[in-house]
Amino acid sequence: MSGLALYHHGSSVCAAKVRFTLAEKGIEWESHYLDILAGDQFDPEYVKLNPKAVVPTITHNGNVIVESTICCEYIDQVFDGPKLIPADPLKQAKMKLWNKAVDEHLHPACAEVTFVSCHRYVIMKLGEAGMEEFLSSTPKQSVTPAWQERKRQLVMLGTKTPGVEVKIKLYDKYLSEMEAALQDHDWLVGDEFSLADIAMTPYVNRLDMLSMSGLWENGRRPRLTDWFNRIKERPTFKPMFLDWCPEQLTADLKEFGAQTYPEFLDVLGYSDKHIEPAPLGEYMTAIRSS
Ligand SMILES: N[C@@H](CCC(=O)N[C@@H](CS)C(=O)NCC(=O)O)C(=O)O
Repeated sequence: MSGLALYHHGSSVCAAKVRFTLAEKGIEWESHYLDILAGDQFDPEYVKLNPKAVVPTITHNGNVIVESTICCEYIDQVFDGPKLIPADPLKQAKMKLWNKAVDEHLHPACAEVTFVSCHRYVIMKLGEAGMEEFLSSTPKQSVTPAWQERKRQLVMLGTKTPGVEVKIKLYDKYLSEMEAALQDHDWLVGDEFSLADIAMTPYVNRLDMLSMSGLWENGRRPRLTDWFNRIKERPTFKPMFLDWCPEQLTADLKEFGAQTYPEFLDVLGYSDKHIEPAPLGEYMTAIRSS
């Protein structure tokens, strides 16, 4: 046994990133499952491990490690198995740019997109008192520095929450960035699969589970389509992503996501009837050989 324990939830993008890393390295781990839509993350014992009351957290050899990107890097450095951090400093710099983009921009955007398109409906099932307890238990500084108030708005107002449009556009922009990065090779930072691919997989999979794969399929983003097909063929994908997501939540993501998708297309100015290839991104390829 590796002595590593992971505190996680089935649909959490950040937790899935760590599960994917563990599986790709071939590491066995002990599971501590928290239902973050029922409020398990607010248990005071868990908050002692992760003061932002978010998943994932790993423990290993008596150490506690938070922040999914940091967990993935730690796992790659500490354990044997295929190297997921490229040895070449330039490729490593490219990989870090993806991780930074995820942590600073894409993840907060994904949290908002997921709440307005699905999680708000799941949380509403807690009833008025349950919902209030859930919302007020969120620490002020959590997924984002003002997450408590933002989560309340997202649950109450859905896609009408001011500022959500910007997040939908930002999410879509990262799909364009992926399409650009995949122009010349199979994986995001070159010919080797790396933590950059691991970091982006949960975010593409989230849209897929929300019935929003039209954002890249049907010729809109062909290289991203091929990349995701190659990811789905990896033996680690289904067990680490699909099998951990509870059946009811998988169904909710699919159904509520499909209902919200037309609103997203409106915001993006796309129409599923006339699919135009999306423009390429230009930031994530900024680190390159000149
Ligand atoms: N930057 C953190 C973000 C963690 C995070 O946002 N986790 C979400 C699930 S993906 C969570 O636990 N949310 C709980 C909540 O919204 O109350 C990381 O990468 O670990």
